[in-house]
Formats: sequence, structure tokens, C-alpha cells
Amino acid sequence: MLEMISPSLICMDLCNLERDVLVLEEAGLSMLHVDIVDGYFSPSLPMGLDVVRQLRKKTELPFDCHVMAMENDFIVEQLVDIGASTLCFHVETERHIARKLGQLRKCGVGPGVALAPATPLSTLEYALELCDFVLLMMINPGYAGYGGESRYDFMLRKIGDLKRMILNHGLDVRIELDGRVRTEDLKELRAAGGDVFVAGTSCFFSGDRPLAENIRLFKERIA
Ligand code: S6P
Ligand code: MG
Repeated sequence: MLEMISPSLICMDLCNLERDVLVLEEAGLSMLHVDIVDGYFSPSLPMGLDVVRQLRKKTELPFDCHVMAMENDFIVEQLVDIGASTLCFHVETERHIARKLGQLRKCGVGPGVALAPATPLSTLEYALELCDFVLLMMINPGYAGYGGESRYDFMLRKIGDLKRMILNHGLDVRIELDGRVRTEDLKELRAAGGDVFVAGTSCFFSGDRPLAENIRLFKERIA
């Protein structure tokens, strides 16, 4: 299960990123979820590209990048240059979805698309076969720090529908789930079709306990 968890960088102690990343590495996590929000897509600007670039030198963990931007080109190019392992951008803002997915693949980056909760799956009909993964946001992207928003009730149905769509197309595309992933929900999210789970404030980075302690408790609960 631990290998399916993608801990979200912007939920870590932003003044102690290197320290927290090392804790995650030592605990056996196998990737990092790198969110870049441009401040226009959603009213949030938690972390810039230079931070990600510096962090790339501090850890071997693959960067699982999620771009939430009105204009994707510059941010995507930069993340590829920094060394993203996988990268998804939002279908809601990308004019040339197939082209961008192809460019990512050519650069050796696992391509994916991200969908806000209410964006229909029909938008994936032709893009799906170009993707390694689809990220489904379970709350509105970029609003994680705003309290009060919880996972939408229709998400389990949406995950199941996407899983069926992938199987019907005879594809092997991972489903990544992002937003309000709680430890106690992992079983049902997995059963619905989730393959990768973004761990944020609802999981590893909650409460006043040190991160290492939270991960220890998490491991106990999923054992
Ligand atoms: C921002 C971003 C997410 C969050 C994550 C937070 O929307 O895409 O990856 O960092 O959703 O998780 P949580 O548990 O605080 O909702
Ligand atoms: Mg994200």
C-alpha cells in the first residue's frame, strides 16, 4: 500500500521541506506529489518552480507532478527540465491535450491528465490511450487549504466509471486520487478503482504530531 501513496509537498512544513522529505524517504515512501498552482487557476500559490528545482537535488524520490494552471506550457516545460517522472495537467485549461501528452512521452515523462471533480469523463474519450494515468480531484483543485470542502459524494461513482472506461478501452491507465484522501477511506477508494493516493492534510500531515509519528500510525492502520 505504501508504494501507492504520493505525499503532497505543499502540505508539508514549507520551511522545512528537505527535513520532511528525508523523513518520508526513510519511512519507505516511493514518490512525492509536486503541486504547482499558478494563482489564477485557483486562488492559491503555495510553491514555486525554483523550490522544486532545489529539492530535486536533495532526494532520489520520483516527482509526481500536478500542474494547476491557466497556461500550462511554461510550467510543464520547466518541470520536465527539473526532472519530473510523471506529470499531469488539467484538461479544463489545456487547448492541445493530445499534443502535450505526446510531448511529455517524448521527453520520457509519464503523461497524465487531471480532472476537477465536476469535469465529465467524456472529455477523456480520445485522450485516454495517450495517458499513463488520470488524476481525479475529489475536491476542487487548489483549495486544499480552505476548510469546509469535503470529498464529493459522486466521486466513488466517478472513479468506478473511469475504471470501467479504462477496461472497456483495453488500456492500462492508473487512476490517481487527490483531495481529502483519509486513511480510513483507502479501502473503499482502492475497491472503487484507485491506484495511487495523494496523502495531504487528511492523512500524513494532520494534527500536531511529528510527521514520522503520523507515518508510523498510518502504517499500523493499513497493516
Ligand atoms: C491542491 C493539490 C492537492 C492537495 C491535496 C491535499 O488541490 O492538488 O494535491 O495538496 O489534495 O490533500 P488534503 O488531504 O489536504 O485534501
Ligand atoms: Mg495535487
